[in-house]
Amino acid sequence: MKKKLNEFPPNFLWGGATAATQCEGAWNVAGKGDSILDHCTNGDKNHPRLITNEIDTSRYFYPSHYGCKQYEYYEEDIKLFAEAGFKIYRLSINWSRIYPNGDDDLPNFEGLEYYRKVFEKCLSFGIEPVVTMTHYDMPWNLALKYGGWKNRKLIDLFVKYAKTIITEYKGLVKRWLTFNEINFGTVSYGEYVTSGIIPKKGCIIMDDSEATLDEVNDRFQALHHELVASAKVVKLAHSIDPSISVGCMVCGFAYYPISCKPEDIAQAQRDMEIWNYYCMDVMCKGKYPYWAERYWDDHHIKLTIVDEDFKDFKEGIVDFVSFSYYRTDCSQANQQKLTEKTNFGLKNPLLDATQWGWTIDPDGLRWLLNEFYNRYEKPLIIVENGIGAYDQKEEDEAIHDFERIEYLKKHIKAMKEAIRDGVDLIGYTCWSAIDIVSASTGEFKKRYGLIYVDADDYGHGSYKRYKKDSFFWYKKVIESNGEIL
Ligand code: BGP
Repeated sequence: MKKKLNEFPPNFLWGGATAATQCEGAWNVAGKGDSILDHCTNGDKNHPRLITNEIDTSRYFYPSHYGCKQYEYYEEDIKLFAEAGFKIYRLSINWSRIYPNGDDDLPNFEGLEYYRKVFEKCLSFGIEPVVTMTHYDMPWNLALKYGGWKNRKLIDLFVKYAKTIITEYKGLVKRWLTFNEINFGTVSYGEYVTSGIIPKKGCIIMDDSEATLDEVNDRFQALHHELVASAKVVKLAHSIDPSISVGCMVCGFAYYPISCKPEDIAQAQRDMEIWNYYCMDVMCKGKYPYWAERYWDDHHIKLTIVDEDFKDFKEGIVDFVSFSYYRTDCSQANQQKLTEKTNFGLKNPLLDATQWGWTIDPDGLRWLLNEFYNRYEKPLIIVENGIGAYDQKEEDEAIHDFERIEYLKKHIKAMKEAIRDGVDLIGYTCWSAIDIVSASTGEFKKRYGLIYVDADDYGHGSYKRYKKDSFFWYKKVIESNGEIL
């Protein structure tokens, strides 16, 4: 029978997502070491988070120390995810819970046990854990002692960490993602919490116009090492258990030209290339894109690459592509846009935006799904999509998050259109399953969850969980496999 292209496949993987450093809390218990985000203060949409060498809770608040306390409440949370009908739960392992200093000889047993319990709890409810190996949580010691990913030694340390968790959770975890949004390494924003290169300004956002050529070079060298490590881990995972599949995870950047001027159209093409395909080509095709050498020359980037790296790239091609999608931006020739401050690009004047200024563009999702599938023809999973909003709990404890339902509805409709186009979209985890800390601002009030958590930006509250209207709506979406929206 001809596949009905206007419906989600019967085994479509519906679910929700979180990240360890944004939800667990319990930052210094059970043998866990400091991660880089444990040293990041809270900020807001106008003030970047700071990275402090010493953790000084008398002067600063560190949101990852609390998250939404999922370390404590994971059983209750997973039960709620099961009630919503999740088929998968995308979450991350906190690297510093397994290797507290990143270069420890032996793993931390208590850390291994915690995640075993989480995965077993998921599976007991028929929910498959999809696990990100590192999601902005490099062990702090690796940043301090080694200078982060610009040090080639990190490759061996990451491969050792990956071997530990893949082996430990063999039979429990079938789908792994290597680095969260690895492609932030091509821009300055967000890269520091992945690369562990502490910027001189001491905050997680630094405009490249303020960066020295060496700092830009370090960032691309770090990214090269991350890409080598990712490729090595894909090959390693397949050797440990051939039934395992490993995906790349990128931030899905989508750029439209701000005008029909040829130079703006060319700029949008270049932005799509450097922000997405620079990394995706390595992970999905096993090589840097054809234009990479010119890019390195034009930006005075001189990478130290050994021939073995190219062999690793070829042997470490991923099984599927996963990405986050929130918004689209515009490109304009000669417009400097390198950090969150400049919104990654120019804001599209024709689109509505969220309260944090992120454009709302479901058509952009259908376009990007087709772009990525057209280029790589690999199964796709959207592992982050959602809206940060000031949700309010009413007297009767209801949370009427209509904006979120509208946003998710439009984007799921766009997914359905992409499937009709012929895109092999196999899963979707909304961001986020439950209210957690915003990575860019450290705010808790920037709520993304289907489940409300009674907490504020400073760790005050009961941390009780409440189902939002979107929880009940999404439950119906899953029950109807995307037919009832
Ligand atoms: C992505 C991160 C997520 C999450 C999301 C929402 O880049 O992978 O961890 O943070 O952005 O952004 P924010 O939390 O900054 O509002």
